[in-house]
Amino acid sequence: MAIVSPKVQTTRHRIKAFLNKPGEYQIIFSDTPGIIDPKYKLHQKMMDSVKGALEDADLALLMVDANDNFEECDAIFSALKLKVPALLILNKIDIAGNGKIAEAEAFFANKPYCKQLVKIGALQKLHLNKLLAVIVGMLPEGVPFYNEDDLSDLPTRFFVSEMIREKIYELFADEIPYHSAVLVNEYKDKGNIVKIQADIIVHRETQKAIIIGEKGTMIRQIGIQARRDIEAFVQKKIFLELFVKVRPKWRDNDLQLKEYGYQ
Ligand SMILES: Nc1nc2c(ncn2[C@@H]2O[C@H](COP(=O)(O)OP(=O)(O)OP(=O)(O)O)[C@@H](O)[C@H]2O)c(=O)[nH]1
Ligand SMILES: [Mg+2]
Repeated sequence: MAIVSPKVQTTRHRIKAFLNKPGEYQIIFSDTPGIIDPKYKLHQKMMDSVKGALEDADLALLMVDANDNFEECDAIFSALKLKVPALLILNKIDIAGNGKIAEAEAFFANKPYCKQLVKIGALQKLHLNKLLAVIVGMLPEGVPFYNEDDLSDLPTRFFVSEMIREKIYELFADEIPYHSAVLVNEYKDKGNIVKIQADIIVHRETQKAIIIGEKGTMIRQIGIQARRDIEAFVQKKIFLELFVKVRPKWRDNDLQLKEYGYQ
């Protein structure tokens, strides 16, 4: 449900997604931004969403890249002062450096927040069934919170804006992804086709020109790739119209942050 990119700070919101097995379990996963030192109001809002997710959770999943510096991860995890049990997930075992997996197991074994460590390779779906079984085993019993057909409590519009934003992360380098936001203005389901109009918000005119590209080549690419993903997501034909707007310093403007969905 969450967008993915090789660049850091891709996730900016708390994204809840549900996994239902009727009669057995309903898991509400909260994806959050990674933990960073806030430099803008946008970052502050991202960190507030981490805090909110930790307060509501029954179980914290602490994800570590097998090639990370474990001391740095430990400093962050300790600073969270978790009140809930935590499961340490060691990801990217497919590209783990020599000895890194054993090193992680030894390093995290006796950390107070680490109830258990599970090794996975998310990209190749390695050991995900094992991870799911461990999670289910650690969750308290309860009644389902959400309807069993629901996938998330967020509206389709949110996922549409995220899929467009993902393309900006994939297609542009340097500061462009970090200076961009996406706002869906119109989402009209006309039965066999959905008409969507969205704005890409940037800081500067020069960035607008880069997003549009020579003769519109880049914005056309964003549109083609995003449309493909949105069609797969909503299972309908999509007509997608994109505009680029310049809003200087939107990342530090409370009103604009709110308008773009950063509560
Ligand atoms: N080799 C390898 N790459 C992976 C694996 N899992 C994730 N990745 C890659 O890691 C990168 C980051 O993935 P994200 O899902 O954006 O990571 P994130 O932790 O949510 O990061 P932010 O949202 O930016 O805070 C992407 O390029 C993924 O394809 C894995 O098991 N193996
Ligand atoms: Mg993410």
